Parts: sequence; structure tokens; C-alpha cells
Amino acid sequence: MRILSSLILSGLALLLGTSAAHAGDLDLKIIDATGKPVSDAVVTVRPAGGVPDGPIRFPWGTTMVQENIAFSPHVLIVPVGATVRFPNHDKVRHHIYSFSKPAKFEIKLFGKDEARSYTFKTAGAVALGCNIHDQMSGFIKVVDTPFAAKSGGNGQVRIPGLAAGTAQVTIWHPLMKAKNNEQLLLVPIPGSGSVGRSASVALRASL
Ligand SMILES: [Cu+2]
Repeated sequence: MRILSSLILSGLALLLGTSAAHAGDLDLKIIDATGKPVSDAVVTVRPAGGVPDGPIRFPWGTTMVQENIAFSPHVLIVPVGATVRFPNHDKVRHHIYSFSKPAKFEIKLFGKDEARSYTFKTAGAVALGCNIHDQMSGFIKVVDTPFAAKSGGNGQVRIPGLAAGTAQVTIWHPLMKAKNNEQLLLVPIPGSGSVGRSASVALRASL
């Protein structure tokens, strides 16, 4: 039994070693037309050979809070099938709605320290608003790849562990002047190490 399990372990190590030897990292910097870094851009990657099977989980979780009459985070990436919680931390009530095709729904008036949830079954971008507060705007990007991340204030996105070969990289931003607010980039991923790219996106001034 011990021999068998050590055999399995060394086989596993071999497998992991092999895949690690043929995977690279993507470092993408997203800038606007004037060269300024763009935050809240969602980058999703479909690596050469496709997306691996298995459940997708992201370290940032599946909660979108309402606080100070705003959705936080402003942009949340969740995997297909995720149930998102919408806790209200404000003293006032909110009434969330979406008219977006992948998830048309509304969550009627709910008050402080109450939470509601919704399950997102279709990949795509979902724009959220509040019936009571016109200025509230949030986005849920429902994705079907584990290789996804959003840019921070420096416009930088790092996606590690991609299979070597040509990766289809999609950049989405709520203000992007493009069909479905997204653009596609083909990036050759090396067998080891990382590849750096910068991508310039054209943004609208407001929603
Ligand atoms: Cu509200």
C-alpha cells in the first residue's frame, strides 16, 4: 500500500512538473487613449487547449456590499453558477435591479443589515442599479474561466499558470467603446516565465 501511494505521489509530481514546465504567466497593463492606467477592467483568458474542467473559485469571494449609497466592489468577477450575496450596510433601504440579458432580476426594498442573494447562471456582464438611488452603479462579470482578474489603480493584471501557446485574452470594461464593452487580444504564452503586454482601450466619459 505504501509503495502504491508513493508511486501515485511520484506520478503526480511528474504530472505537476510537466505542466509547470509548459505554463507561463501573463502580465497585462491596461491604459486609456491618453496612456493613463485603467482600473476595474476585467481580463479573462482562454488558454491554448481550453479551460480546464472543475469548479471555479476566486479568492475575493461572491459578495457585493451596499455601503455609502454605492456598490462595493464596483466591479465583481464571479464564476458561472455563483450565488452572490448583497448585504446592505446602509441605514437606508436599497432596491437592486438589472436589465442585462445574462441576469434580469430585481431585489425589492431591503433595509440595514439585511442581505439578499441571487444566482448567476449565464456568463456575461450584468449592470446593477438601484431604484431609489440613481447614482448607484455596479457590475457583476460572470465568467466561465478560472483565469480572470481585474485591474487595480495601476492598470495592471497578472494571470499566472496559463498553458503555453496562443491565449485568447478578453478585456472588458463598463465604459469601453466597443461591442459588448470588450476587446479580444491574442497573446503567445511562453512555456515558462511571463509575457508582458500593454493594451490601450478607448473609454466613454460616462455610462
Ligand atoms: Cu439604493
